[in-house]
Amino acid sequence: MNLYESIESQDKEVFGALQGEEQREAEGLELIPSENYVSRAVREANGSVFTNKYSEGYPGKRYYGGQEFTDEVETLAIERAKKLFGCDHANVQPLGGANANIAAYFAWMEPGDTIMGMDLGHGGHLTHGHPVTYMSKLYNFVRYKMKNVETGEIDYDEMRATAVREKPKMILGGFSAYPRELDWAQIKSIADEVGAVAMADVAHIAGLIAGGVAKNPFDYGFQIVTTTTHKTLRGPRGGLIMTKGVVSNPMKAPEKTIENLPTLIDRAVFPGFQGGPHMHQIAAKAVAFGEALQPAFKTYAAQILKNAKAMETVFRAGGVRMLAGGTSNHLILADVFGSLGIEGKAAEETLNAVGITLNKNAIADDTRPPFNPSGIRFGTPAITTRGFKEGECTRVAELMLDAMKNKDDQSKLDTIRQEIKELAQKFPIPDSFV
Ligand code: DSN
Repeated sequence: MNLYESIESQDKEVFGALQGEEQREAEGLELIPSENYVSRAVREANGSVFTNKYSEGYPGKRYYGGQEFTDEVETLAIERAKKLFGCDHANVQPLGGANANIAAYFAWMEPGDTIMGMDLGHGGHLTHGHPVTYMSKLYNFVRYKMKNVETGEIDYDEMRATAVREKPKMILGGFSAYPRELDWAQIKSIADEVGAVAMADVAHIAGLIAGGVAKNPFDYGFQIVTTTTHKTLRGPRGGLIMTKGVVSNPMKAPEKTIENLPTLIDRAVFPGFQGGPHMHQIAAKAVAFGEALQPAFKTYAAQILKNAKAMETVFRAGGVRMLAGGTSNHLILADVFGSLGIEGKAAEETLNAVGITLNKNAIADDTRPPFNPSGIRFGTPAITTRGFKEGECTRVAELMLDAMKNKDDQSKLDTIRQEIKELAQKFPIPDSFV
């Protein structure tokens, strides 16, 4: 079926790019741990008539008319998100994860206030206060990091000491390149000790939490949880902010108290930081959350972890140093420069040439530059969606090592490319998960 019939007849240039991307995704393997393949239902919602509508405000309280169906679809997304993560309030309007984090800071903090987050070289995210971001100019970011990069253990004693000294108003647990679980209970107890709000950014592991195979920060008393919706959660690109408690009056700015967090967050997203919500994206979130509520999603989430373990086993047997000693979630950070003598950039390019997409990544305390670091980061959410189990993941990991060790042997790389293509064709990207 040609999904792009109208584009094909109207706009050959865009059609060409779409066809190329379709083929790239079909014939290669996606190992970027923050990517996934969405269902056709999610894509249909994302490409739907809701893109035509302006809906500033929230369900039942909008600034424009004609909101019968936008209210219906946004309410569905909110209720499903609440059910998935066990919270009282969900704002489904953030356009992405960065927006969600910025709105959460804006809801609780004043310019100049201190936020404590994970060291960026130890797995924290750009929006957790990287000096290149505008947020780093607005707030004072302080750091915690791993005590032992070989085990991944976070230095909670140092975190406590820094929190006592710096008095952050918010302590942020979350990461984009850390392969172990955070100790939510410890982080919350440190936040309580210094009177800080505990915020978790679960963008990478939201699907694991929703699928019941990773711990939920709300179970440890976290007051704010942000996430993207397109990684392990397998929805459209977008963001989400969740809290406990209920909105008092979204039309009125309330005092900054914990009870008022839901209202503060709603007001921070709109009108504080964003304009009209992208209702097509919200409709697609509703569809994806509906999929994640199905029993099959639990099986999917569990398989992501098993698959990552299978790849870890091969890398360990191959003598490759992995940050934190391996993985307890969906991703692996491998020190390919230290272990195989191949630079991160060359590893990314070599693997790309054989049909495996992943990203070069700095490893903790990397001495190499960010554009050519020592490591690669890869994960299993997308290939698990494709139906890969431990056997296929073991083979992919073997082929990865083989390719990196033979990066200058073109005929070897051609053979590997062929095997990857056959494997991808054997496991077509599914249209539906329900
Ligand atoms: N770009 C995402 C990632 O790859 O982890 C985070 O924003």
